[in-house]
Amino acid sequence: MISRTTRLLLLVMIVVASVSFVTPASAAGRRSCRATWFNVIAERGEYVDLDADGVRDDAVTGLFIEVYCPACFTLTDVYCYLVLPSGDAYLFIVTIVGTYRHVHLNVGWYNVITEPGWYRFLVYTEIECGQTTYWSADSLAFDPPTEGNPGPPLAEVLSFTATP
Ligand SMILES: [Ca+2]
Repeated sequence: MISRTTRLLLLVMIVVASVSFVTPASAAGRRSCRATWFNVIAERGEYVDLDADGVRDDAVTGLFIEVYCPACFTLTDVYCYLVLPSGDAYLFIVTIVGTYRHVHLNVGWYNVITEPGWYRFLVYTEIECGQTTYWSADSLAFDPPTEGNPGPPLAEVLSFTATP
């Protein structure tokens, strides 16, 4: 017997793409609308020492997705951008499979704090419904210090919580 929580966890498959510099592109011919039935909020951006190398050259970003009304959808594409002060950006894509009412997602970015100045966490979320792609976006800025050469950049999901 599989519990409801286990079923939800089975449905929620996180597909993690690599850190790169691409931008999201919806399929050709689809309509794109700003969503009124769900919203994404960039709720956290801070520098930390995730890999315990003694240098606070890593970052954690957090987001919250809320679905306001019952809706039939199966895929949510979450594009997490970490924009450096120079304008260069890292992209980390998370695909959530399944339905939910609330999601909290924290992403860890390793060795990405390489420049002084303000960093921007930008989240762009797309959900396809029929022939329409609905989107919601938000961003926040934070200002970490810079210390030394951090090594190659990496990113991973630190935590994921979904409420059915
Ligand atoms: Ca570190």
